[in-house]
Amino acid sequence: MIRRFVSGRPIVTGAVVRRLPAESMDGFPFAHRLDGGRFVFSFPLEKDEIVYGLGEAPRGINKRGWIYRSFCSDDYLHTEEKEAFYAAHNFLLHDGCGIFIDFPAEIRWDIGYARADEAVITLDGEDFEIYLIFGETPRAVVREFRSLIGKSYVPPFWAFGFQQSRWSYPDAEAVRDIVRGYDEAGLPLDAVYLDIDYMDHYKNFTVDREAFPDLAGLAAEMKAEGIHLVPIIDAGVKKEEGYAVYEEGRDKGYFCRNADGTDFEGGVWPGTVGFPDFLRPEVRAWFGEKYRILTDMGIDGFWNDMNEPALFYSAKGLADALETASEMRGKNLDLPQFFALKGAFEGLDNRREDYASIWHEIDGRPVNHMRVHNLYGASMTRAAGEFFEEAFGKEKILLISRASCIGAHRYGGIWFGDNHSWWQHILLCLKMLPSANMCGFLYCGADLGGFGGNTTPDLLLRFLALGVFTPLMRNHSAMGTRDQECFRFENTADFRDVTRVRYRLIPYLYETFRRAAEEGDMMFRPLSFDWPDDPLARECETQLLLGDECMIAPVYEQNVSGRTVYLPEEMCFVKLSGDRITAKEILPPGLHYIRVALNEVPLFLKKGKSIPLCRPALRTSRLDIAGKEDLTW
Ligand code: MIG
Repeated sequence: MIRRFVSGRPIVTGAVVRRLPAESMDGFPFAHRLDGGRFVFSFPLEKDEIVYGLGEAPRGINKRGWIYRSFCSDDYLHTEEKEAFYAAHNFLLHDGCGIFIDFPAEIRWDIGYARADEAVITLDGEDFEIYLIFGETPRAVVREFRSLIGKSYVPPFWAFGFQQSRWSYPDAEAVRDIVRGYDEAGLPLDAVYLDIDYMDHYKNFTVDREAFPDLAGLAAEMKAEGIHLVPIIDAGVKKEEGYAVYEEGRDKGYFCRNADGTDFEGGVWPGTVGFPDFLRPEVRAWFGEKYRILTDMGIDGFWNDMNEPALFYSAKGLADALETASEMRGKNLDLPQFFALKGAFEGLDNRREDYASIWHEIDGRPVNHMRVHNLYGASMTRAAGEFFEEAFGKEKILLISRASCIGAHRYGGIWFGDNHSWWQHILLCLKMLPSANMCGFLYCGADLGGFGGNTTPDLLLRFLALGVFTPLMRNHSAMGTRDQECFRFENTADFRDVTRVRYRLIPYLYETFRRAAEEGDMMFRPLSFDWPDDPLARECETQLLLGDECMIAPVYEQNVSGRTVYLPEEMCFVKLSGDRITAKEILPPGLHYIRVALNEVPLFLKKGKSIPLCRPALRTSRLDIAGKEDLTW
């Protein structure tokens, strides 16, 4: 059962696919008030109650005890004190009731932060829709919610293979080297990503002719070997005379504007850019069609980046900072002046006042960016996704995005952005999986091995042993960091053992994924979903249920030989390594310390369940799906 409450004149976000009768806010069951243009509502939290949701967001599976912010943010330090990541997934689930706030401006979620026994949710505006979703169990609430927002994106089958990325592989030869490195080491691989340097001066839909003289040729050569190339597309379009995409966008008036109607100019990788106003259907159609330039070259996968949108500076912000600097030139600066000078440049990126100076157009009327901020990246995904589906049909093109809001889950997947090569980020990824799944994002995963900073082989292996299960299994790392491809380390055999397990599991993972997409279910669930009355299951933040058959529990600390696992019921503990099953043991309910070597992937089968394993191969296209054997209890 779903109730729909409407306040004012909400912006149509396209998040919802079912039309339901609207109720007025008079009947809204939670305490609420208007507070200077903001809508605030609150509800009590019982002592042991769990609050789930918010998708890609900081902290735990249970969101209690912290403040979160729905405001898509380009912030590459995913530390605990953060309130927002790249996404705005406005779905919360507590006490048999789901709350979906269909509202694209900022929302502040105080989930027992100011007061432990109260949730206070503040919407930065008065025009919104709130859906209350009821069900017998949390899982039933999620299914009901998902029927409201429509079916999740399903990528092509090869997107379940192992993918390798780096910022950036500089040229065609480097790409060949990566594939060769994987092949020679006997490590499976299905895709290589191209980061921003494949472009000519970071211009979307162009190719650097020196580095990649024949991208179509390279794509064909790769495809013949079963490898897919996945180039990046950024949100901003470089301002440059003679660059067709820019000129067209400008001449058609397709870029976001300043208050005076001129084009808003921001600074990102290419220098000054225009931001396509993806909220307009005609702009989406125009930008979507541009992907054809690359699909015509045989490209069938993309990642959309910088679409929060990330802003290094605005034209005005930079001018102001330079002005401050020139005023201070030659002066003897006291400390406050010095910090003002430093701050003038440090504070230039992703400034609220810059966002507030951006204007969109909806149905011919100007709408300020702050009212629709969280729709921007999602609309870029939609532009690409709509084009792909129209031009090629469903499930043909891989698409992942950095920024997202609910609704975009129908058009593409997500990666969890710029994590670090930190042990704690293994668990951060694990915790976001069920939360993202609730919100419809099934095709997702983190940068395995960590994006920022230098990885170590043991960290990468443990990260991979979780990534073996995530639909998106991609190793990616930042510019300036140590080489992170699996074949770079001396214990190549360990990497072979772990990544081959993925390929053994692909038939199972793919089926589980498809079923979740079809039935509006989650692929990963918190243990508390299945054992709501078991205190230890309820508070488990380091293990997940996968489908209806198994449980996963990755090792997440350095220099340890294993971890403690909680079994709410008797389960079959299995260790997979390469083509082998290195352990299979029935364990009674309770706490266990399990030992897991760096080359092993632990898995727990539920009683009476079995999962198919196939023979591993170096490509998904070479998997012998028919030749499956069952791993049974
Ligand atoms: O400002 O394209 O999250 O995956 O490698 C950094 C360069 C821009 C951020 C993405 C990351 C990508 C990087 N990008």
